[in-house]
Amino acid sequence: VTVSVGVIGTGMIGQDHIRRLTEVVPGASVVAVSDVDAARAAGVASGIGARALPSGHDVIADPAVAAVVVTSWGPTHAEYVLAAIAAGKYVFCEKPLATTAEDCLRIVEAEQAAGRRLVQVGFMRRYDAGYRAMKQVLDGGRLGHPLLVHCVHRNVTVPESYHSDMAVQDTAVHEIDAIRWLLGEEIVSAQVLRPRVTSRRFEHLQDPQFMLFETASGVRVDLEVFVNCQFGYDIQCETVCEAGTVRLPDPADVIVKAAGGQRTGVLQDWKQRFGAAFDAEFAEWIASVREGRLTGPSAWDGYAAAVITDAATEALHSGGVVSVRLKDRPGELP
Ligand code: NAD
Ligand code: ISE
Repeated sequence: VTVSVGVIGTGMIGQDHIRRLTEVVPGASVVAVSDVDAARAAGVASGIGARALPSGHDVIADPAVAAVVVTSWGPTHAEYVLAAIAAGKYVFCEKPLATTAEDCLRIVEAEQAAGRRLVQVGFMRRYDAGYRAMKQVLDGGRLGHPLLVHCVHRNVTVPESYHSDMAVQDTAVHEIDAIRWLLGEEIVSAQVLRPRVTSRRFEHLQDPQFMLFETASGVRVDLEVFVNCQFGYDIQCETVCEAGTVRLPDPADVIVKAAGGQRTGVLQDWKQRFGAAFDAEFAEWIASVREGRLTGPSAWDGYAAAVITDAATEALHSGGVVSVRLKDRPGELP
């Protein structure tokens, strides 16, 4: 059975996910789209033979839509996810689940009241082959307990609209989810140090930032976020355990030796680096929707990420160590 999908938000990642659902993922078809930029939605819809509807709520209410993808701006996510839950429809929401922890909690509670899992959050690193191999090694247990994790998240550059808080909320949020998932435990505190800033930045931006997290069992995590590094999109992660270490591989590339030197390319953006992970994320989401049993990052994961990013944002401004206070986790939904 083909899953009929409605997409709310046909901007950059919305269009990429529509292409993926149309050309890459088996068993899915995009039947309706919407965007506040109606012309953009109409253009995207005509390219794939879908209908452009006036609002996101029309997409959710459309009887032909079985599952909803939310790829609009972050502040609009909560409204659409809550409406999809109220309509009893599966909803895949790009990160963030909502821009406040309170809204994330409302979503967790609404899904609990609905009595079944409907929400998945777009934390695609869980679908990256390297992260999955790392988790397999850690879960296998032969390296003993994890003790430290060293992470790096570098972007070539960011637009002027990117401000210091976004290093936590937009960028570090990926490591925050990956760490919780890799280690299978919660982050309990956050601290953000402000190194010397790069001169190739905007006045308003603290870049780089050096973040420190602690987990419930005492694992210490350091994360360099450097979003104007100039040279490439560079994601690193190494976990140090009692009897060995496990590190993400760099994406495969040829090594060219010439003129007395040797060169390997560095990827330039997240679309390239995580393209295969996005494909796997949507293939598994569609398969789980068909089976009626979601398996990916949950509303609780979206809520936890929001609380931790709030703590890290407070830490960025205060300079202190800020504790993470999560509500009690509700039981697993079917
Ligand atoms: P974008 O600005 O390119 O696209 C967002 C689109 O949403 C725009 O076309 C805008 O007109 C539309 N929109 C805004 N409000 C709307 C509303 N109320 N109803 C319908 N449409 C509305 O942004 P983007 O880069 O595509 O990002 C979209 C989301 O995806 C963000 O939440 C972002 O954080 C997330 N994202 C995730 C990743 C990742 O690595 N997983 C990467 C990039 C972006
Ligand atoms: C962007 O929103 C993403 O999600 C990318 O994965 C991340 O690398 C980038 O820093 C964010 O701005």
